[in-house]
Amino acid sequence: MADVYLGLGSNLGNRPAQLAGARDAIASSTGKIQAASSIYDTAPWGPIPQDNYLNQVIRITTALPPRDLLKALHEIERAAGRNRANEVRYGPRTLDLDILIYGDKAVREDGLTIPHPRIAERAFVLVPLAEIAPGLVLDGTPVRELLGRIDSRSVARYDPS
Ligand code: A4P
Ligand code: MG
Repeated sequence: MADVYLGLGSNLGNRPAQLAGARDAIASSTGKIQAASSIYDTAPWGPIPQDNYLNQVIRITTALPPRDLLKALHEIERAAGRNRANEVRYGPRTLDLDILIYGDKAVREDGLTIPHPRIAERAFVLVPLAEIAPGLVLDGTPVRELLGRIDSRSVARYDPS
């Protein structure tokens, strides 16, 4: 069994419902959810103008090896109506599931890089990750310290009311 951190994101459709559906599907098809951050409303990162995202980070335990886990996550994205053939890189999506960290494994394969290569530059990942795993060390640096290096003002706790 491995401890795995997953990043969840949605900026199309009913965003909180997409995240809730993703958590249910992840729990039933990949492994038990051991911890979940708050949900955050986040300004879009990257070159594409688009609506705000909701983002969350969860920790699961899974028996699936990294490739099988990625496949299962893509299946869940598809079931949420995501069609990769119609989208642009970094563009809007109903549901995006990223493998952030997989135990202490490093994977560098075609189509799969773990740890996810852009964690340290993304407030929408670091804020929720620091909430549930501040002391987790990534490339020699604890997550709470990585968070201190970036501007995280574009990330706010989501208030559904
Ligand atoms: N892939 C490689 N490594 C991984 C990994 N560790 N986990 C491959 C998941 N997938 C991985 O993914 C494209 C391919 O990356 C997958 O098929 C898989 O084989 P993708 O989800 O289409 O993402 P991408 O656009 O290529 O890159 P990336 O870095 O995952 O970008 P995002 O984050 O998915 O971009 N702003 C805010 N505030 N919040 C967001 O969630 N998301 C995006 C979308 C842009 N701006 C955002 C957010
Ligand atoms: Mg992604």
